[in-house]
Amino acid sequence: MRIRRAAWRRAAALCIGVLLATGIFSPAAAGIPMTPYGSPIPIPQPVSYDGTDRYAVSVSIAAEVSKSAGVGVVYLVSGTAYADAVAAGPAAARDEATILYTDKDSLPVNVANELVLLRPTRLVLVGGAGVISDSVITRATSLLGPGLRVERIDAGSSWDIAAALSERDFKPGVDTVVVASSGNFFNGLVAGPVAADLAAPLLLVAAGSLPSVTAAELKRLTPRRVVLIGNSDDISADVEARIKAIVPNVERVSGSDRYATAAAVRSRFFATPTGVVATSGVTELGGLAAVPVAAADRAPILLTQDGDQLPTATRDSLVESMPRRIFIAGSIGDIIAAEVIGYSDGSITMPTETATYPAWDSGYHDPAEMLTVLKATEIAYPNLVTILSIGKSYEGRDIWMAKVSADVAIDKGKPEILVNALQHASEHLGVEQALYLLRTLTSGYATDPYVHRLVDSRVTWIIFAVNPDGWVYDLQGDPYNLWRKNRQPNANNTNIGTNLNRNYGYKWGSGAGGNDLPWSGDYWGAAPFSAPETQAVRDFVASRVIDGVQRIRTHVDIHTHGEFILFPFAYTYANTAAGMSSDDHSVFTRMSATMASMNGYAWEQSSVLYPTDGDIIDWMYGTYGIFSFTFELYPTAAQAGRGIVYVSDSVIARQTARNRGALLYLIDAAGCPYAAIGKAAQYCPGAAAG
Ligand code: 0X9
Ligand code: ZN
Repeated sequence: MRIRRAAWRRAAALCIGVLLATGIFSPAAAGIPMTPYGSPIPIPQPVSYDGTDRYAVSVSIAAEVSKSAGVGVVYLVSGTAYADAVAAGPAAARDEATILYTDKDSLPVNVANELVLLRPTRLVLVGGAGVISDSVITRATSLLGPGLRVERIDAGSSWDIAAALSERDFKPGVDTVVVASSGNFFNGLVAGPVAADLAAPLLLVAAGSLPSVTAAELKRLTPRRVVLIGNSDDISADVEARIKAIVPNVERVSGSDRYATAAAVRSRFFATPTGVVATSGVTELGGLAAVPVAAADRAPILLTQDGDQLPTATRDSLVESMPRRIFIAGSIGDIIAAEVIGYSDGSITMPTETATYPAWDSGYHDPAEMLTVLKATEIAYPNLVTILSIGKSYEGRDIWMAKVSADVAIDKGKPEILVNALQHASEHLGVEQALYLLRTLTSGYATDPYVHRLVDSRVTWIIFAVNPDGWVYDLQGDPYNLWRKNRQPNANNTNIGTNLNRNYGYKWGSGAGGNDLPWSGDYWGAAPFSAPETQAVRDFVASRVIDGVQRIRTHVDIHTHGEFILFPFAYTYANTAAGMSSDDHSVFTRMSATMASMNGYAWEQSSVLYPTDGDIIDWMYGTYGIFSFTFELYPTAAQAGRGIVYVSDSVIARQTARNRGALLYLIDAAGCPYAAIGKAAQYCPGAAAG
C-alpha cells in the first residue's frame, strides 16, 4: 500500500511556517489570531453542542482542513454507531480523507452543504444499509454529480468494518496490527493516530471476547507484533491470551483510565510530537473526525475532562511533550482549552503548592488548582482578564488577583469594584465564590447582555485568597486545622498568627471585638497593618486613588458563614458615627436590602451581629468612602450547628451561583452607589450611574 501524504504534509507545513516565521510558540505572543478558545491554528470553529451536533464538529473540521489542502475523499460515518467510526479513522487517514457524520436516512443540511463545498470525487460509506441507507447515496450523488465514485464498506458490526477496511488496504506480512476494544470508544480514538503512524491496520475486539472475524484477519495478516490499546478492563487478559495464540508478540499500552491510556500511548509512540490533538474524553462526539488531522500531523490524541482542570495524566503528557501545535477537536470548554495550550507552551507551569483538599472535598480548588484556573482564564480571555499578585504573604506566597474589564490593558477610567475572599483561612467556600464570579464575568461576556455591559463599563478586581499561608496551613490538617489567622509569628510568644480582619488601620485596637491576645483567633496583631497581607490590600487599594479620586466605589469581603450581608460601621453600634452621613447609611441599607432580596440572606449593620475593630469594611469606608460590605456565605448558623465552619464540596455550585445577582448588582452599583437612594444627580454629577 502506498501512503499518500503530500496534501497533509502541505497542511502541516503551513502551520510550521507560521511558527518558524515568528520564532515563538505562544500563539498569543505570536499574534496568531486567537479564537475565544485561545487555540492556535488549525482549529475548527468552536462548536458548542448538546449531544446532537457531532455533525457540526465534523463539518467544521472538514472546513478547516480544506482551507489548506484539497479533499478528494470523504468518509461518511454513522452519527450514532461510534465504534464503526473508530474503525474508519485510520482508514480515512490512509486515504487522506476527511470524515463527516451522517444520519441513517438523510444527510444533515450542514453536512450536505459541506459536501458541496468540498466537492470530493470519492465517497466511502462506512457500514451497511442498516446504518447508512441508499437514500444517502442518492442524495450525495445528486449533490456531487454522477462522476462521484461511491464505495460502501458493507459490513455489519464495527469488528466486521475494521476487518473489511484492513483487508481492503493491507497485504499479509504487515509489521504491526493495532487492536482496541469496540467497548471503549476513547481507547479506539487514541489508537487511530497510532495505527496511521505505524501504517498498521486497526482491528477491534470486545472487552471480553475475540470476535472470529478479528481472529481471522489477524491470521491473514500474520503481523510481527500486535499492539493492544487499553487496560484489562478494556481488553481482558483472556482476550490478550487468545491474540497471543495467533501472534505471540503482543504489547499492551495502557493506563488506569482513558486519560492515562491516552497519555501512555502518547509517550510510547509519540515521544516528541510537534502537534497534539485535544478532544473531550467525556463526550464521544467531537474527536473522531480529527483522527485524519492527527495522523497527517503525526500527532497523538489526548483527552480532556469537563470542569476547569485537566486530568493529571493529560497535563503531565503535555508538559513532557511540549507540542508546538494544538488542534482542539470539538467543544472542550474554554478554560480547559487554555490549559492545554498553557501547559504546552509553558505559559502555565506545573503548580508547586502541594496542599490539597482530601478526596471527599476535591470539588474545592486547592491553591495550585486555583492558580491554574486563573492563568488559564487569562489565556482564554486575554482581552478581559489580567492576573497579578498584589504582594506576598508572610511566608512568601503571592496574593493573587484578577483584573476583569473589557480592554483590560487600557485605563479607561471606569468605575471599579473590589471583591476579596479568604481573609480567614478555614473559609474555603469564599475562594469558590470568587472563582465563580470570575467565571461568570468571563464566560458570560459573550452570551449575557447584562454581564457584557458590566464588563464593558466597570473594572472588577478579585482577590481570591488574602490569606494564602493560613489556607495552606488549614489544608494540612487532617482534615483541616480550624485555622483562622495568618501564619505570622508573634514576638515573645509561641502563638502564631494575626486575624487579618482585625488588623486594618481604622479604629484598630479599639477593643470592639478584636483583642491583644496572640493565642486568640481574634488577635489584632502588633500594630495596624502589621500583617504583610493587610499591607498588600492597603497598598493596592491606595494605588487606585488616581488624580485624587478613589476609583473603587463598592467592595465586598467574602466570609463564611451565617448568610448575612453586613455593612459599616463594625466598631460601633451607632448608625451614623463620625464619618458616616445619613445618606450614606441609607445607601448601605438600601443596597443591602436589594442584595438580600437576591440571595436570600439577612442584612444588618455588622456590629449588630457582633462588633469588630480593624475590620476591612470599616477601613474601606472610613478611609475612602467605599461602599463596603461583608458577605457571610452559606450556611446559616442554625444550619451549621455549633462550631461547624466547613461545608461539603457538594454545596459549592448552588451556594456560589446563589450570589450571582447580588454580586452583579454590586458591580453595577459602582457606577454611582447613591443611585440606590435616587441621589445620583446630586452625588455623581456628570457620571452616568449605568
Ligand atoms: O469576624 C469577622 O471578621 C467576620 N465574621 S467571621 O465569622 N467570618 O469571622 C465578620 C466581619 C464583619 N464584621 C462584623 N460582623 N463586625
Ligand atoms: Zn471570616
